[in-house]
Amino acid sequence: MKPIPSLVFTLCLLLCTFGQKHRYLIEECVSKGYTQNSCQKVFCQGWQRCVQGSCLCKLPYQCPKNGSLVCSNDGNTFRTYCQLKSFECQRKLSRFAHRGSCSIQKMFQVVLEPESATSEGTVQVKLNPSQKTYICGEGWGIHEANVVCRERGFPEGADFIESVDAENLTLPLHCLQAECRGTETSLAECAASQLNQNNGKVAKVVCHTQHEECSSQEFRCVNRKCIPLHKTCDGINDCGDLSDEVCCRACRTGSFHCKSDVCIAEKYLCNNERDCLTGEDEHSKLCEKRPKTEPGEPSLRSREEASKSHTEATEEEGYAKPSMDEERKRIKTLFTQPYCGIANHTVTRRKRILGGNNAEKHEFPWQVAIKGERERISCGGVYIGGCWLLTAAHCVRASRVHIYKVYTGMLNSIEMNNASRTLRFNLKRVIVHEKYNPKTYENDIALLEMAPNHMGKCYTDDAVPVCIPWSKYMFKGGEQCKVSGWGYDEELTRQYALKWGYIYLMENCSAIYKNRYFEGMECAGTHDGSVDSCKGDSGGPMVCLDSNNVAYVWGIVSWGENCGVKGYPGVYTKVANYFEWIARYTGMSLIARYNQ
Ligand code: 4AZ
Repeated sequence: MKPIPSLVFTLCLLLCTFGQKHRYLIEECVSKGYTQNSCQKVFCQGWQRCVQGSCLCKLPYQCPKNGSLVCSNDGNTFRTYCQLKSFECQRKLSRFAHRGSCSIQKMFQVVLEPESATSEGTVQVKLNPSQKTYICGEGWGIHEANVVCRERGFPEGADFIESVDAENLTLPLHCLQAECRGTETSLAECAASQLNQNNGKVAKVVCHTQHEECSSQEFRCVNRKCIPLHKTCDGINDCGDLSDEVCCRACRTGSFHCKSDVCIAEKYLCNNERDCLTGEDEHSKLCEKRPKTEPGEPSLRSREEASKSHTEATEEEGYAKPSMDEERKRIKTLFTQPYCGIANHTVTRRKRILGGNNAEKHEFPWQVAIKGERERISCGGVYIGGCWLLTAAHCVRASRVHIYKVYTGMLNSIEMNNASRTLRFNLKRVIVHEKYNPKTYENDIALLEMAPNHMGKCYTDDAVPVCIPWSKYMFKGGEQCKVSGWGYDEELTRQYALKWGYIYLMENCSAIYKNRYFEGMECAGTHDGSVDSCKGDSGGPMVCLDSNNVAYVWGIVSWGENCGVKGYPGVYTKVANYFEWIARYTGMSLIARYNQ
């Protein structure tokens, strides 16, 4: 009787699990071991900075100066929350006790009951040496449990959470409802408010202590915890290190898919904190539909109201403590954000690169023209700030630094010698990528340092630097980007007007160009080849826009199988792969937009 259903069950177990894994998780990405500390995928915390793809702890002095005092659990007062977190980050400890100086006595210390079993129990908080209170079962989730475990010295967080009956209850239960973002290291950083709970349920946790084999229905987190597969890609940080949310082809109901394949819980959309690298969580259509919540403490306010409805009028005033979330967000937004990628231009189009449109004034304020020995423009280039330009390595030779002229603020090359409209610069230095291969066009990228003109400047007032992408996950196949230049058009005739066109990023390029395609290259074009870069556009920018219309130089025009040939898109140098290389010469402060 039994074998049939169990066979079906086993079969489904195998197939359904397989389907589940592949429907949501991207295996190739999972194998890279990304976590909340991978700045290729997510933003670092304000007390961290991104170094070669990883969020590393800042030193306390690198924190913003303004902020207010906080007290650590070993009795030291810190000038700011950021300073305490940076100190804690380096020592891998839980240190936060409360806001304000340590001279104010405030206790919020987590204990597990019974104390004999150190890694599990019901969760209680000491509010003073003689008073303990429960954490409510209501609102108790994996984010809160992970924080409690971290604070108790279990860095991987919780394995298991439960709501259990409180023992020996005669009166309605007073408990604290906690709400955490999931990355805190102590429960005191989370919001807490008093609830008079009628059902008497309290929070219980089992912290993760030993690593086991994960079953076929489980996902192995980077921190080696096992979580059920159905809890991956749901916007909830079950692993505690976020590794279950950063390699998702799609996201489950209740969560939002960032282009970088990270899932964000819907409650974190439109909350004035950029979670997706290119900001779509704050600019998606969802934000227009919903009234925007105030950046204050919306969750707390609503919970205070909720708790009031639970509280009898005769009761003493309730306990309520805001989270450190607003301060955490504030520190994060104080990152250096140099001005880049913003074209000061409103669009009025005249239809006419190959298949493109004529550019208008201020539309591509980062575009420059490079002239070699001959009279005409030989290549494009892109202004990235200071005295620095990017171009293709095949456009320049380091030994010929003195022959090049760079024109900025130019729309039409007939104006090349019209000094009132365009400025001309000499070069001080040509840095060709050390691994540029002129035979294969691998690493076809070069940095040019302009020599300041007689006024000591390297740029026209209306030149705007383009932003440099810091992660290869910011834009992906299918996205629309713009390429611009003075190169040949459809008739392969030379152009005088700066032209531009929309092209689309393509992912399958090694299938097209086979062994001519290498890491560090990217293809883009249109399906019919009607828009393409061509001879003379080389070295110029392909820019992609984030949700705020900020332009990033995603590619540099490099090569292709002729121009405008259907099935043979243009090949571009993938700038994100060279972020560290560029920063090595220009300095990080010139090109860092967020958390570097
Ligand atoms: C070139 O010869 C060239 N269609 C630039 C771009 C492309 C082809 C050739 C891409 O400079």
